[in-house]
Amino acid sequence: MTTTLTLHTTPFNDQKPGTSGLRKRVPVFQQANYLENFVQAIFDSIQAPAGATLVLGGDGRFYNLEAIQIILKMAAANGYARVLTGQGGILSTPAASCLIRKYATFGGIILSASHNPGGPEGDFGIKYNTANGGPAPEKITEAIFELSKKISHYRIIEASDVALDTIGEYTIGKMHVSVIDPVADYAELMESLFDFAAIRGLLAGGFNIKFDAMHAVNGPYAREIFINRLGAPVASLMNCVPLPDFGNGHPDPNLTYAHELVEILYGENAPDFGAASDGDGDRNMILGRHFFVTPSDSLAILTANAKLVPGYRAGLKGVARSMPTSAAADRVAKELGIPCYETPTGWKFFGNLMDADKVTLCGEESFGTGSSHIREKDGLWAVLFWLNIVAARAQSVETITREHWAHFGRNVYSRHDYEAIPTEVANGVMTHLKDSFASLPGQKLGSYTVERCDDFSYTDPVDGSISTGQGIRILFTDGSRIVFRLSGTGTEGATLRIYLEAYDPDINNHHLDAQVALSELIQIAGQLSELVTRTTRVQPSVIT
Ligand code: VG1
Ligand code: CO
Repeated sequence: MTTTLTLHTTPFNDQKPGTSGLRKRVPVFQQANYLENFVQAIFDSIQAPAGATLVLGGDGRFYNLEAIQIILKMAAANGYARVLTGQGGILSTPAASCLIRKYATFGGIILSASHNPGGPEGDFGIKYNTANGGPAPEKITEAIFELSKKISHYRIIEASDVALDTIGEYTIGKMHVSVIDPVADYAELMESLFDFAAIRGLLAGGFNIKFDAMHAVNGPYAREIFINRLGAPVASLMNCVPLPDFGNGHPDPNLTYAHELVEILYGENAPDFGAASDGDGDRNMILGRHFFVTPSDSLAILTANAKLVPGYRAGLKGVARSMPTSAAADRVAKELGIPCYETPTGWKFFGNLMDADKVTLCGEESFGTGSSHIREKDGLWAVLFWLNIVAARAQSVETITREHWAHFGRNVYSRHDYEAIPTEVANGVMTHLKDSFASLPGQKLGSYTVERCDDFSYTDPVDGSISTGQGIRILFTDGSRIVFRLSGTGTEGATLRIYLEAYDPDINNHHLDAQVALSELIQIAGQLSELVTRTTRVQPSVIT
């Protein structure tokens, strides 16, 4: 006989989910009742029917296993009939989304702080995904936050831990726990979308790839797909053993944090293709030999070449990008005669569009690309999409990109991040910018003229919900833009993101380094925001 306990607790007032779930330092999550409160707030707000199934898994970071054991006991006490989890408590974010959809579960809990560092002093995170496999929309995350502020009790059963290391069927209280292979269903889905025979042929023909899992969750997924199913040599993988602290690294696949891979791709005898993914496996970086593909361009190139990929041969319904993402995809959509949607930052805004069949591909400038095959961005999916295009076109990554620019023009793009600045200083920058809205339109700044500026807001075309305050846009008459936004995923102070974009149709300029091509806009962004005086920072912490 298992005992169900209803335990008294008091609220924490900082459990507001950000861009992608609740993220805090590990010691914050380790406080008594911190995790329990948030999980109970999730369960109370979603009200799963009796007999429901929950998908549960995480990116393997420090505290993953402890959290999973707690959540299992709470799910049992809250009336779930079954939990589906990966062996070792592991599920990449895209794999979790895949499982929720494939097994039609009521929803899922994903434990990850994604690209944030891990370890005892690193970050931990938790988010809820709904039955469509996607991140809960704001309506739900707000309800969870409201409940977390007045919670008084949580439910948990007294039971021993589940043997998560062994695939099998278990019972805890009255609840069934299925510990499954975290990779198989996902790998099967990938094989159903892409021309694996063509990619296998490409690799067998001497096309060298290097994939960097950054010691994060995608290691086992990459091994199964690239080595076992596509026949790549084992040397194609690096950092593919997942570690709870990601080997002390910062599992964010960009030019700064994935420098080990970047050095290989820019070195002598470089491989033909390089790619990396993040902590929870949903982001991707694509590199060619001595060449970097900007994520915004990547979305546009996948859109333009989708017909070369079996899963997308029938054509795309539409494409969506987050507001700060460059308009490169818009140009492709226009030529294809399909709609292009502009949403706020964060994957939760794409779900409705995909559910309503309005879009097939989605992307963000922050190294996130995905499609309606699931409801999350998907790192390995993007890598396979690129490999499929390279195999079909028999051209290098660089040639494919340059031909794309020659045809559509180039949306030169960069993002400058100023991390861990004091919150009041960051808010001051944003307020100052908003205060200058009235005087900016019509102003000539160097060779640019301001057309208009606003604080981006979005009305969801499917359910009419409105999201305001999604980033300050300074739009210039020639289509160039500067966007200022504060991050919603950081855990220390504030991170100011400055997104810069200039359109250049002239092929003679396409060889230019983005920082050089954008230097005037970078200077204008600094002036408009009074960046140096306000933040005392002279250099961004990260440039992507
Ligand atoms: C960042 C990115 C955003 C992304 C989010 C979650 O959010 O900018 O595009 O959707 O991370 O990605 P923010 O609020 O810090 O700018 V992940 O891979 O961290 O789940
Ligand atoms: Co991620």
